[in-house]
Amino acid sequence: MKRVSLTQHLVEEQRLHNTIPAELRLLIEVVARACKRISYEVSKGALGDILGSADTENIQGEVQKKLDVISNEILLEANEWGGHLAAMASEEMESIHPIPNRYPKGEYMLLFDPLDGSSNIDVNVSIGTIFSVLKAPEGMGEPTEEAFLQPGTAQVAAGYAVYGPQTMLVLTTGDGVHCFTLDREMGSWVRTQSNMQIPTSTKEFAINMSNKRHWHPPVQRYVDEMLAGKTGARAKDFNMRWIASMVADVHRILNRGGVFMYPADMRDPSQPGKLRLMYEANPMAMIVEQAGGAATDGTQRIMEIQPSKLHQRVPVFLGSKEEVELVTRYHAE
Ligand code: AHM
Ligand code: MG
Repeated sequence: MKRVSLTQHLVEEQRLHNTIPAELRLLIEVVARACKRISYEVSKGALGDILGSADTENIQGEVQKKLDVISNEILLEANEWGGHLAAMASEEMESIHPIPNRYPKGEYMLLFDPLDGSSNIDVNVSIGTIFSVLKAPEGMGEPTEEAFLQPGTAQVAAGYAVYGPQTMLVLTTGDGVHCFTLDREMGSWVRTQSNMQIPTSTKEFAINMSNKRHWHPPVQRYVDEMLAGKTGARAKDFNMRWIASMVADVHRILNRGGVFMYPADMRDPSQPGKLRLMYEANPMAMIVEQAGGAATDGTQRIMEIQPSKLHQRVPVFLGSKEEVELVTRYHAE
């Protein structure tokens, strides 16, 4: 295999498709470097005194883990000084993070979930970082929260790092989805998959079944039909997987197909699902669509939702096209 580094990949993409100007390349490389740091911290576990909770709550009132806080700091620090960003926003921070005045400002805005899959941190199961890149609106002075409220179709790049048996970075800049594996000895990201494609049909689904009694009828129907197996309406047996780390579940789906669901349910009408549009749903939707899959909130394409607030939550159905189309159709019927 010819070794292609992340840098080489980004330079070549720019030459071929003109989609990665130098400033965006710097941004992606800085994010990738930060993920390398996070991966290192994650790997220390109890030896690094990084497990457990930080005795703080984030904006959604969730108890923060030490690693949530550390990862957030790493991403902020890494991205502040380079001159490529106008502002940042994080799932772990209530309001946006403007670039301090001592540094030059750039034309991009970075959003991230610094450490996704919090419930898996302390039990040594895969977790990850998710990020999304937008352009700052023309002529924007001081960055505002409104500047971030752009639909997912406006993303210029999206990606995630998964900290599992291997640390991997999955990236799209709108020209397919590419995967890089962290070479721990060399400290570099090496491209290990190009143009990843999600199979259109699948026999595997992912949902937290413990919430079944709360689901709305279309989701009940869709999952019941899969559970009915060969003799049911779908006439095939399905397998189920739920890692409870979106990055790890999406990574499996990118590699072998499947459908991932985090639906809204009947418990609290003011909370449409658990996952956040700006930090989780949009970047994953871009990656999945770029790999030939689909992503909806049950009624419309996730990337076309006009956000109304930074920490907005949305129902998520994504993965193999046939399945996402079917469950979306059940919502319409
Ligand atoms: P987090 O950002 O607080 O870690 O929550 C998001 C995670 C996703 O990674 C995962 O798909 C989901 O929450 C799991 O939720 P549940 O614990 O309800 O199964
Ligand atoms: Mg999180």
